[in-house]
Amino acid sequence: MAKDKLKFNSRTIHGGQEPDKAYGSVMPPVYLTSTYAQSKPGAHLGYEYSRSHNPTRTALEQSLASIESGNHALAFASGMAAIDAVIKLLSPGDEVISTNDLYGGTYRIFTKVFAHYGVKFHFVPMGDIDEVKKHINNNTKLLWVETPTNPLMQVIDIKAMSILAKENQLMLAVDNTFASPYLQRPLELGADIVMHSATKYLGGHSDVVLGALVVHDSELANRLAFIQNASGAVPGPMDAFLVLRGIKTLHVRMQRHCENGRIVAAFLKGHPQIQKVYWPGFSDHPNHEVAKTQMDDFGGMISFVHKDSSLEKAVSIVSSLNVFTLAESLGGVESLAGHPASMTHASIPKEEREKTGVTDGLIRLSVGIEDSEDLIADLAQALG
Ligand code: P1T
Repeated sequence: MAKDKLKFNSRTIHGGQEPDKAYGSVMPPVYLTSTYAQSKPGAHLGYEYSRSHNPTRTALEQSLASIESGNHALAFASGMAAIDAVIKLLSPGDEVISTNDLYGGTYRIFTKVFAHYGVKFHFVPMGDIDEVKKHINNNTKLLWVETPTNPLMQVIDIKAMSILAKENQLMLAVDNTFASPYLQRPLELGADIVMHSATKYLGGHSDVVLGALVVHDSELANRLAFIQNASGAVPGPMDAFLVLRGIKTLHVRMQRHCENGRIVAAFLKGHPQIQKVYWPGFSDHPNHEVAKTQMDDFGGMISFVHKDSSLEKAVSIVSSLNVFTLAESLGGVESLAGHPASMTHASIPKEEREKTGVTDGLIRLSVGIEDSEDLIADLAQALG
């Protein structure tokens, strides 16, 4: 059976992969080389220089394309480098409509880097499609959707956005970092570009920083590959290998992240000291119906606010956790806790982040794959 016809879990292991041609090694070798011998100028075995291509990176890119149901994938040195490449498709005067709740680093590169090159960004609550429509004009080129959003877990209807994008000849890019392709595959729902911080669930072990783009369209892939090579923000072969190894267990890890996420979300919701819990699996989550339709489960990312919503209380809770580690990032096997206002979203001005709900009292959890009893006990003692 062709490997791209396999079901999802099998594709995480076999998608786009063949035993190495030289010696049949089952895992691709880590090709630690910057360059490749040529017998005469231009005569080579498919590789010239490792900024342009590297066989270990190719193996990862083929795996990424397979699990995201795309035709082409490109790996970058970080998630931010992947986002950078997408925005470099645009020209001065072009406009982007983005989710209003999104990773602080994405907000930063949009407003502090690309705004200076004449690209205009609108941050819009995309749960309301009319709000998005209001911002479309002749200069609009791209819809940037993060779903679920970081850190408030809004779920945006990718199919509805793709219909809107097609009606208006816009590109639709989806940051699929929080869901991972185990939970949702945006290209199947009509997106043009899927973006990942593979640093998170794809790598899965908090040991590598890497980014990815996956697309269907060959012309778009060529434009992005040109930017990838011209700008040069590519991952090294060891990092490509680590993410490829991570992907092979994505499905089993995600299954446990979802199980533990469900248990932790329910515990927090039932806790007398908790004011609000953000998790798309709750039937009263404002986007639960969309989440049920476009996601296969609800994931392990949860945010919450204590009844004492002060900065001091949030800091005291995250500082007294023992099994959860207080750290930036998410998606690894170990549980992490974060304080978005002072950590991952500190680059968003206070008035802007508070408008969307990223308040000083908000705490974000990346629920790992430990025994859930230990996670609950840790949260119980930290909440007091
Ligand atoms: O860190 P990097 O691999 O460059 O990816 C950036 C990025 C892009 N998109 C989303 C949704 C993200 O969450 C991130 C990185 N986020 C964190 C480090 C964090 O703790 O939220």
